[in-house]
Amino acid sequence: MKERVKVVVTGAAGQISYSLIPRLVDGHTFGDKIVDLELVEIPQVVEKLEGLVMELEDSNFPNMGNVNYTSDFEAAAKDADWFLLVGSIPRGIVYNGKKIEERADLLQINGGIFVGQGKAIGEHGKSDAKVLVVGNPANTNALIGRHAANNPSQLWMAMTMLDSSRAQSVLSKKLNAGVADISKMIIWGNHSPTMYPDFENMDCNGQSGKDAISDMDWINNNFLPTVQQRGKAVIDSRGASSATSAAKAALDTVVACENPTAPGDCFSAAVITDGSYDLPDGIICGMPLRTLEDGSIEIVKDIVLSEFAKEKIQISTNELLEERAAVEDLLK
Ligand code: NAX
Repeated sequence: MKERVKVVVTGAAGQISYSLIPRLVDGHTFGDKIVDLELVEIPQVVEKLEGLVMELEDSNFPNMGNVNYTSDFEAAAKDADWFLLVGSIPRGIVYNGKKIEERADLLQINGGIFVGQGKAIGEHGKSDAKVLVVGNPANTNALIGRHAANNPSQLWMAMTMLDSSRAQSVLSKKLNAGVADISKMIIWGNHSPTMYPDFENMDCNGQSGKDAISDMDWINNNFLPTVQQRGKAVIDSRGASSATSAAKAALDTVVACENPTAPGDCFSAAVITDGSYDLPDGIICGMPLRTLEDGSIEIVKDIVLSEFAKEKIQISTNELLEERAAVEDLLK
């Protein structure tokens, strides 16, 4: 009998999910496993998911198992292996009669969602469940969810894979290489414009970024702003935020967690700090990770950071500390 994996996706009627969900059951992301899906939306939108389920059925994915849609997150969470928390309230919408413009309001509202979802994951999810927070502000949402879950054997991550893919793409063009030639692409800090894409420790066909790139003018005035502001550039052009690339990045994160990492390589996601690299305690911070043969995931601890990198990372961790202070009441 084939192994099964149960995956919960929130924000299932949103634009990222429309690219993401079919590819969870296409036989690539989870290999041969049968994938059971729990698609979660807010009550006002949940009925729309009937149409998505019809499309999934009509696509004849051989690895698709049971598919259910609901607005009851707690019920959906029961014995789930994976939680892809995409759902959140975007900036600019009217929520409870108020237009949400301020970052502090956004932090509070979305943080509130993650208290309930975190609690349900801690109580009902599998003890080795993996949680990937995509909905923004992703790092702080993950911090709140993880705190509410209070189940340390579960792994909470905030997604920085899209930032790492963007950095890989820009570097591959600069170095006349393919994207697959670039590995060890680490994103440090927050999933926000303060993130630090670590070009120095990146590897391109056996050469480190530090050795391959000496043009600091290009790094400061081209590479860093391009990667850090890429989300905004996509919104400015498309009139909507990154969707297909964000879905691909979520799938890449799942694949990176489900398969052992190649020796010497690592992948990017934000996890709870553990004292490594002198990062402040108690924040969800972008770091290099590796998946071991037994399926466990650990922080890679032997990356050497230059003074330049440390300064940039501190800017981002300071922002994470400020975000944490803004949601202090949700972390009690
Ligand atoms: P959409 O607005 O298209 O979809 C979000 C969906 O979430 C909506 O259908 C909404 O009804 C649902 N939702 C809201 N609250 C929910 C709740 N409590 N439970 C279940 N569902 C809920 O947004 P989309 O473009 O799909 O983006 C989703 C999130 O990803 C946003 O917060 C966005 O900012 C974030 N992003 C994160 C990225 C990352 O790299 N970490 C990159 C892409 C994206 O910007």
